[in-house]
Amino acid sequence: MEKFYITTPIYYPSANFHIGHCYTTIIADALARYKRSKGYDVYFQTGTDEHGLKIETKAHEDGVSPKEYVDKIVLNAKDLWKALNISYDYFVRTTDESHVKAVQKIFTKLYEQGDIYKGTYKGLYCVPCESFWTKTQLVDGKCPDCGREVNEVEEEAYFLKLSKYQDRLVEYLETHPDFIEPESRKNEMLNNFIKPGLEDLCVSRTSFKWGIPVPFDDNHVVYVWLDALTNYITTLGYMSDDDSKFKKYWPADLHLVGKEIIRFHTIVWPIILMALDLPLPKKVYGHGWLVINGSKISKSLGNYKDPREYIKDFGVDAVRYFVLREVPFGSDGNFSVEALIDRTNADLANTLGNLVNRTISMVNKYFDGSINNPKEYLELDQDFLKMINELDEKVASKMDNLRISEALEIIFDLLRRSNKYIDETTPWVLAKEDAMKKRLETVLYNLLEAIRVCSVQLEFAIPSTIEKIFAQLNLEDKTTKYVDNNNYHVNKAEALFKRIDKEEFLNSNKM
Ligand code: ME8
Repeated sequence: MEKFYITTPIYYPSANFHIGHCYTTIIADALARYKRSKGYDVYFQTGTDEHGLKIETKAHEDGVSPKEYVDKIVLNAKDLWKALNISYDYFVRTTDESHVKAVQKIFTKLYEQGDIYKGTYKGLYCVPCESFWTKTQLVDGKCPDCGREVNEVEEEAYFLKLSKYQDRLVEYLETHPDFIEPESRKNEMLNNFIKPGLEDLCVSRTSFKWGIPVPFDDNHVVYVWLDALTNYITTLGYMSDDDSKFKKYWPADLHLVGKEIIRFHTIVWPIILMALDLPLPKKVYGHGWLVINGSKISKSLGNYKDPREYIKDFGVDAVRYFVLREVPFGSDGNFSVEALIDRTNADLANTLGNLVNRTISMVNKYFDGSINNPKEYLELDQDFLKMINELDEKVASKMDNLRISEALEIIFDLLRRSNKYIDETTPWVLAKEDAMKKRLETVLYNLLEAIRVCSVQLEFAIPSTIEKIFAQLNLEDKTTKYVDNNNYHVNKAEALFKRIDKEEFLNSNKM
């Protein structure tokens, strides 16, 4: 069985997660579900990046220990992933003992082989972003990521020799065109960061304590990126007694990350792996940001509300569908309640919900819920059945290229086509004539098959709705083609989505 190892970034549990974190995690979940449906042995990992000055400071402000502080946020995060139906296989915390031990072994190995050395760090540090910057990287003298003040710091530190691997990295990127996507990001990494010359990376700190101790030098803790990036292999048992998962799943097939951390994943991480003599991940995809009125939704800007509020108001699948459908992958996209309501009404309530409701109701009304296919086809069926049969291949060509939004568009084209098929065949007219009974049964059968086949494809996006549709269809056939001899005994029709009255909602002060 072919394997598929997919990861999200491990998020900082410095505050509860917002819709931006949900965005990456929902995309990863969709891809993991899709690959599972295609028979892959999927390993889907997410988690939390728990060390560092920022969390130490926050915990101190709250009067609790850093571990108590992050424990609470991790519980909240796991609850959120449950509410969003995130089907992760493993949730890593960088405070896990197995991770801590493996990071210490990796650090020691890199030190002993001369890839980590001791020096003095002089630099500019942005506390909220936990990032060091060089003078040239600053924008108007401020942090290029968040626009805040940076502080000058000087301390003894260990460094990872990025410069030693620079040429190998350039060669790798140039000979592996699929490694970084979208391609524009690859050019940005090569031209803006790598080719001007890599500076060695500070991988330890003495100015805070909340981190993994450097095993041979008590004053230092491992500085976050070496701790964080290695999560992708420590969880598989790399450098532990049982590395069977590592052998099975490494290299990762896809690291999904936001565009602001692509440089760590395509420069620092490959170099760590080269130094460890390990294969590189097959792909790093840097997606765009969800923005609210042009600003990044972010913990440090505080411009967001709990994603569970949206789930409560609109349902989990409305939220999942919106983020998967609305934002073209790779670009930034705007998140707004207005757009979420419009999408939910147009696609989920009107197109999908109505189709299922009309079809199941007619099957109940005209055939008491039970139909077999009399196969009284007319020419006008051909085009419809062809579309049903081509769906799987068309969706696969998009999903295999991470074009989730386009894949959904194709599925909804067929759902819209199905509604049009009802208008073309006018079942309510056929129902009036006994002589047309078989034709009517064929028409409804074709519609049930269209719904079934679309549902098979849509499971990755809106799993709980699809469960309800399969319950109404009362048939668990997951084949992706039109089957002409299924026997349907459908259940009662039940509404899947309520149309949301936008004006009423917006006036109800919920914004
Ligand atoms: O960077 N739109 O953690 P983090 C889209 N711990 N995605 C967003 C987003 C937005 N507005 N806001 C956040 C870290 N994200 C490190 C990662 S990995 C070894 C270490 C998502 O909590 C997006 O995936 O700041 C982004 O890269 C990530 O959350 C940053 O999470």
